[in-house]
Amino acid sequence: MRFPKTLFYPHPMPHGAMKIESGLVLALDVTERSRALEVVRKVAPRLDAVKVGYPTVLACGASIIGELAREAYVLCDFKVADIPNTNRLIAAEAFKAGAKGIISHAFPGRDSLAAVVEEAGKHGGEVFAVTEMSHPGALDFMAGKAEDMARLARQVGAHGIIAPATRPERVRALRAIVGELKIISPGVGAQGGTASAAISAGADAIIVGRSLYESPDPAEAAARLASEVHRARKNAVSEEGK
Ligand code: 3DU
Repeated sequence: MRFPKTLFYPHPMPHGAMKIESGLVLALDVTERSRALEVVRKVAPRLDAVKVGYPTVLACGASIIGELAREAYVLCDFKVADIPNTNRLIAAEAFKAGAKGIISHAFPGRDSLAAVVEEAGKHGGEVFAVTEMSHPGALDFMAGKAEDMARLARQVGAHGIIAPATRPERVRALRAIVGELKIISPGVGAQGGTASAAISAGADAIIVGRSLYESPDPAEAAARLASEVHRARKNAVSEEGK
């Protein structure tokens, strides 16, 4: 068996947990409010979540989180990386604004990540811990500790991890550590990774930014990616049955 059969339906899940269906998460790094909302409305039917981070929130204000929450599950990519108290404050504001999930770094250590998980629990929200990032610089420091960070994510009760679609073999290695936790993988398209490689390696969903929001037809691009995810899942299941 290449990865757990329950892969697409991890548990236990908080009430408002991200449902893994299309396997597509939009990274909405658009700084103009009307365009950000326009892109989301075009692709929302194909999305499991919209990921929003500093570019959009700093440009549009935190109220954009609530506006996006009307369209989809909002995952706040604040890559939280501070002392436990500050982490708690950041997470509380994200969830109060309408986020259902938050991305936190794992590298600041057990107490810092646990603080985010604890705060998320008060809001019925989810925490995704960054293990190894998708860019080349992740090989400088992060990659050597990614397994430890994945283990930490599990131990403190995080709901998922972020692992690099640009290095599918690392997704596979991290899947072996995190079991049924969700794995969502950035780096598809503009950074060179593919949806099929990430999903075949054990990712539940892919995170895609520029290839979607810079596309002349974001809805068509989302449909294409969702089909690729679907095919990769079917192939993985038939391989498993062999
Ligand atoms: O490269 P794209 O335009 O598809 O965007 C990828 C998004 O995922 C972007 O928001 C970036 O900040 C985020 N991300 C990574 O690219 C890599 C990580 O390891 C974690 C998050």
